[in-house]
Amino acid sequence: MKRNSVPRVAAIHDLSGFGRASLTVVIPILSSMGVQVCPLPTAVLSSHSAFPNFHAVDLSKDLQPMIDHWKELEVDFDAIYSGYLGAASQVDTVVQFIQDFSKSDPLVVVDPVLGDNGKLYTAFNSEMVEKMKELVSSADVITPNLTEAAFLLNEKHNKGIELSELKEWVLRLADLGPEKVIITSVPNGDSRNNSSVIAYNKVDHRFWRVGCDYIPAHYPGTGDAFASVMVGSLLQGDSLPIALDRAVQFISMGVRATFGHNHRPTEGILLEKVLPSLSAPVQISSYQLLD
Ligand code: PXL
Repeated sequence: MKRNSVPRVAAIHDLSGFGRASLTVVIPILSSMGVQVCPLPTAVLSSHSAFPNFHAVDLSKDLQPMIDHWKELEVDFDAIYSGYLGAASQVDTVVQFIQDFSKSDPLVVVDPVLGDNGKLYTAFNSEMVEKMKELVSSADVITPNLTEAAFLLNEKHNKGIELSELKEWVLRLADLGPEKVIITSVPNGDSRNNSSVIAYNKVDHRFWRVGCDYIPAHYPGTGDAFASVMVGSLLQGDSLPIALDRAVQFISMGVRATFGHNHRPTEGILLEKVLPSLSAPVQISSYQLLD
């Protein structure tokens, strides 16, 4: 299949005006990595939902006419990448979109955005969890955090989860359909100072781990940044562990660039300070192959 001379991604996320999440993170990261982003906005919000009193406009009824126009234009995609949805019912539209645009054999990446720190985001309920399980089945790659993995599997969020149990979770998520499963924000049992990303590739049945620095602040939008770097890196032809390394290094650098400033964490990492690093190759590789 002929690829676009600049790889092209359909980005199915919300547009949050303030707070560095979703499309305001996805677009600059992928553009910096030489990837064209075609946004299919699921909702427009005044800010991401971690701020109180945000104003939101659900674009559910506009998605299909926008998709129909893309069909008319015969747009083809090298990847389809979804994140925060404006309503649970949008899953049906996105699943159909993936089927309708399958001719160019796009890489389908689903970041099953549901929640964090053991809780669902304020706009979501169990209906979104159930529908997200369906969307995950249509993906090649999924990038849940530990909270989202637990919701997708009807498990309790367990910060002390053992690696052996986590590997079972990963295999159960792979059984839902995706070839590559990546779980972020996994606390390391033996140390309070860092966390890990755990990944699995069904094709060669290998598990990978990349350790992340821990800095005691929580920034919304880092999951979106992580998944976006993964998409860009995989589209550039990187292996799974190298893509993981690049994504983890980018987030660590972003958090470090931010933490020293007197900055409201809710506004997200100071992405603009670290975007140029995305054009450099991986500096120091730190991935590990797990037994
Ligand atoms: O980062 C995920 C995300 C995306 N979009 C919106 C959000 C969040 C997380 O809070 O609120 C609107």
